[in-house]
Amino acid sequence: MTARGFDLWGVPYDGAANLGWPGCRDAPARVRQAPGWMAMRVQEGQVYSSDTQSLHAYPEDALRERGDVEVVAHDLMATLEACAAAVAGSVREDRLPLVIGGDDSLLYGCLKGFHDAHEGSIAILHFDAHLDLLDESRSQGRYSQSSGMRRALELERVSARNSIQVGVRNFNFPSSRRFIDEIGLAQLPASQFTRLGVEAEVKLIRARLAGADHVFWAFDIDVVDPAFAPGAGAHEPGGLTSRDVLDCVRLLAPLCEGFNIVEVNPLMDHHDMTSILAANLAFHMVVFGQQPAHPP
Ligand SMILES: [Mn+2]
Repeated sequence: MTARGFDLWGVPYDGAANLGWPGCRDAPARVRQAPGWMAMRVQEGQVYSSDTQSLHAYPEDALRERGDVEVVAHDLMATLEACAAAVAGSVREDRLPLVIGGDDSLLYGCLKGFHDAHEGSIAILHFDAHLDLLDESRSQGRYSQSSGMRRALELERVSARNSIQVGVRNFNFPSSRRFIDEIGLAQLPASQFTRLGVEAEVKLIRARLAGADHVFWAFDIDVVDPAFAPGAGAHEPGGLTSRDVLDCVRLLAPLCEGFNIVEVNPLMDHHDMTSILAANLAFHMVVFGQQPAHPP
């Protein structure tokens, strides 16, 4: 079976980060510097995983560097379109898009491209402290970092009933709760995650995603507790640990055909610890995502 290959895209854009701290435009450059630590362990097309205690293939084209998409600093819609075009381009070349944002408005841009380039139904695996289900507001408009999931769920073949939001916590809008009930979206709150543990959570997530033809994993770094990922756009205490999310990527990567990591904010970071975590998540996705869960 041919291994799946990933395309790394950067989207250095934080024009829609009007809540929380801007600065995630610097993430693609910073996150790209970090994987050297992992990539130097590749020998003769293999890397050793200390977690699984086994060798894993890492062929030369496992991760193709595609550079940054053409963001337009003053134009959110043009930036979302550029992001969508990059993602769609990779899918059409039979590559898996791996997008480093950028703020979380890119959730919609990524899903738009993924949706347009795939046939069949699409599930969103959404790791985030927040719901991102705001319809629109005067201060944020319709396509902000708070509305990405809402807009993505409006795409024709995105299936709310196969999608799930993981690690959500603390407080959000009553109108978002009503919308969740209306469309039948599911959540695994961070509080439950800690209680159930990774293995049980992954089982629930798999069951939810099972009915969809394709899965896109949208990952806001703020799903991780600020203690482990201080370089984020906003801090929501009580989140997942870095161990939790690394295990999730290792176990769920084979199910996913697209991945983004958004809201990594080098300006708020300490000693690059959040950029290094993001690079590790991306590297885990490439190593453990090479063989699909359901071969065609
Ligand atoms: Mn968030």
